[in-house]
Amino acid sequence: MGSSAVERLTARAAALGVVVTATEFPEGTRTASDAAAAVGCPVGAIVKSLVFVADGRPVLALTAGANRVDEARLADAVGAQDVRRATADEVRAATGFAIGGTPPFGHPAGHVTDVLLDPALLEQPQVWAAAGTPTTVFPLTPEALVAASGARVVDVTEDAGR
Ligand code: 5CA
Repeated sequence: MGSSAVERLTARAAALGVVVTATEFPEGTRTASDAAAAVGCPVGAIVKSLVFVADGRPVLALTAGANRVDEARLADAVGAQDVRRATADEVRAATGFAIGGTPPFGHPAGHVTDVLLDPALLEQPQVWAAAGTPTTVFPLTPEALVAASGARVVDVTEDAGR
């Protein structure tokens, strides 16, 4: 099951022009700090793929591993009244992948209506994102991440504006 999630992502990424070279870390990459420790990169180079529900619609916030999303800022950015974190079931329904392995793109079409990307990720030469499972990640440039995810670069983190 784990490897089929990686294969699913790899095939969808290829269709978006991204070559996914997934690396498996048996010690786990479930959280940003786990992933940074496994890869040996700064936690700010890990892409968190966080799903929120904004006025009932799933929104994806691609956030640098060291940052936290400010839900009020996210609400402003997507023009929603009500924002909350998605449940595990909602993450799977929106993206086709489980929490801890949710990749930043390669989801079934038509569910996630808006994708936002933390500008802090653009300061990294290379970033690492989940490859479909909680034990796999893959590297890519932040530019490729923006292109493949169709994200809008907008800062909705707790430090935004400082
Ligand atoms: N593989 C790592 C690094 S790429 C990863 O997926 N990190 S993540 O940050 O994108 O996904 C983990 C996030 O899932 C946590 O930060 C947390 O926000 C969220 N999460 C974990 N458990 C739950 C839960 N039960 N309900 C909703 N969200 C959860």
